[in-house]
Amino acid sequence: MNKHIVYHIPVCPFSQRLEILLELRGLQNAVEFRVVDITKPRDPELLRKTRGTTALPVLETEEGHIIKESLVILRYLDEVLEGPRLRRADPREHAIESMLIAKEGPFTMAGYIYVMNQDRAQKEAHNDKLLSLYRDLNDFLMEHNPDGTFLFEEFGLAEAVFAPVFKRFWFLDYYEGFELPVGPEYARVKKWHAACMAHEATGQVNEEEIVKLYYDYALGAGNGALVEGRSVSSFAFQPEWQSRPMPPRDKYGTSATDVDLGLVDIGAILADANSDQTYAHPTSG
Ligand SMILES: N[C@@H](CCC(=O)N[C@@H](CS)C(=O)NCC(=O)O)C(=O)O
Repeated sequence: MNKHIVYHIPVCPFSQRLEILLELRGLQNAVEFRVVDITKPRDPELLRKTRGTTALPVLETEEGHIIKESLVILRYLDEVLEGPRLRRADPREHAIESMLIAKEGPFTMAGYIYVMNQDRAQKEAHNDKLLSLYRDLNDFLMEHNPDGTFLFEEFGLAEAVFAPVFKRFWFLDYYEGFELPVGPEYARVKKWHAACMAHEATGQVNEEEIVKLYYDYALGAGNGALVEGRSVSSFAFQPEWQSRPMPPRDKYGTSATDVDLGLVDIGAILADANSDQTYAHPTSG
């Protein structure tokens, strides 16, 4: 039997939602993940399947149908995979989790616009905007489950949607010094946030990885685009992020080079230059 195939960009928050679902179900092998390198031109065959759109993840079902949008794929897999559903069974409770999920788009957008902002004078406004959205989440959780940790008793559909975004927002902690203030307007969402971050099903990425890979986002270049003066994206798979140094925190003041970021191996460049010389003068010994 054919398997579901998910075309994805590793470390993408939208595809992490699907990985969380599979982890919770213990069905990591129910889907074949096929990696797409966004720093390279897209495979024409995949473009044909998606009818020209490039956003990932994309699910190709066992029958060969294409499903786009992570929230749609998440709900689809939740329904078709065996095991207990992540979504609330009760229609009213499902409506409540769906209302929370509906807040995901503006929330995610606010964090990405903030990290990509290049105008120091706008920093405060971006910070205020994100804080207002956190207060809104706080208020929602206070309304529906004031004394709990998650939206309901346990980690569910809304948590699978938000946890990957919370993890990406490590880039705000690092590059913008973002912190949730102390106080009742944030206490409930802080508790939720901490529980999502710590949940065992959400460990697909870590802070160091996010900070290193998203350096170019902090310089305003998203989705594998190249920053001026650089030849390798911080989103490149090679060299592996583990081998690279931490990027500079000051995104407004400095723009690190490929070498500073450990994206090119200076030893290999020198060896290459030497072998070029040998090639240019083959008889020179
Ligand atoms: N609303 C979409 C967003 C997907 C999205 O923006 N994916 C990014 C990767 S994190 C992407 O594919 N970027 C490359 C592109 O759009 O060509 C979803 O939830 O699936």
